[in-house]
Amino acid sequence: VPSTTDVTPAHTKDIVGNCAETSPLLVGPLRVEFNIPVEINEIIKANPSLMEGGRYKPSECKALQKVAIIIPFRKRESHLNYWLYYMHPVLQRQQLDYGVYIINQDGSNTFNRAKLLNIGYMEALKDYDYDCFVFSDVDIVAMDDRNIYRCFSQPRHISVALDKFGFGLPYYQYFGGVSALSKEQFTKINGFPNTYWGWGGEDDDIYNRIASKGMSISRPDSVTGKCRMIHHNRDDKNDPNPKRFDLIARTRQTMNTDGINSLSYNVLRRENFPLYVKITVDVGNP
Ligand code: UDH
Repeated sequence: VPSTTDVTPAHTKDIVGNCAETSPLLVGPLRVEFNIPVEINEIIKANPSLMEGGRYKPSECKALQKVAIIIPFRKRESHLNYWLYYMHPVLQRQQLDYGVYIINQDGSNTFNRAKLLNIGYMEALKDYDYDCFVFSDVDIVAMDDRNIYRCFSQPRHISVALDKFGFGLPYYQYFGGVSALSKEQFTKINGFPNTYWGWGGEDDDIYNRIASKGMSISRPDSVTGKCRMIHHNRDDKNDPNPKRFDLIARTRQTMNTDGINSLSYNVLRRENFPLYVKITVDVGNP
């Protein structure tokens, strides 16, 4: 007996199934160069399926993961344009349900990459029920779209073959550049440290957190994992942190009290642009 309450004709019902484990849209190796500046309006035109705030959801199938891409940022406009130009098309071909969050450190105090990443995690969750978080430096672009920006059963290191390290890992425990943690993995390690001011060490601290919780690192092979980094000089207010070695040696003692459970910050602005959400924050002082 047909239902009398359901008046939706069968052919208009939403019947999209789950996306395939491997997207059929992938093309493999990509040409990535940073010699010609890219203009934001060109990128907007080239990505008509994006929704405001740099959100995307495949229409052809139900994405397997909801991914927030978190980028720590201060005064790197030209790098951001390259990142958007190259990565938005890749992420769409990967059939991800994703959003891009630029976490912009306000002011001119010492930079704090890991704290910005923690803030990105908290702020993205206010928007949507993300289940995966990709943490990416603004100056790193994947050279192969088979390097999927999603989460795996173990924390994922994505930028495993950077050009600046001769397309390999500088050392086995290296977890810098681009990485991905599920909500569960991130929670298990109490997020990232808030106490690394200036350059260096926070990625090793994150590695220590992961290892101390009995997890391992998942990685693509060194061909799929090739990435290019934009050459730049050291930024102002991001000098190497002389305390980093002492801090890394004590991760196991500090990680339960320094992390997402001790995070404090002030959001100054939240702006929705066509290609990303920009959240400007006061992270405080060392
Ligand atoms: N970042 C900014 N603004 C800053 C500092 C850092 O946006 O002022 C972000 C950005 O996403 C960057 C990431 O933090 O990709 C990591 O910082 P970094 O690029 O300074 O670190 P990296 O190890 O370079 O890539 C260190 C300086 C190398 C100078 C070498 C000169 N030959």
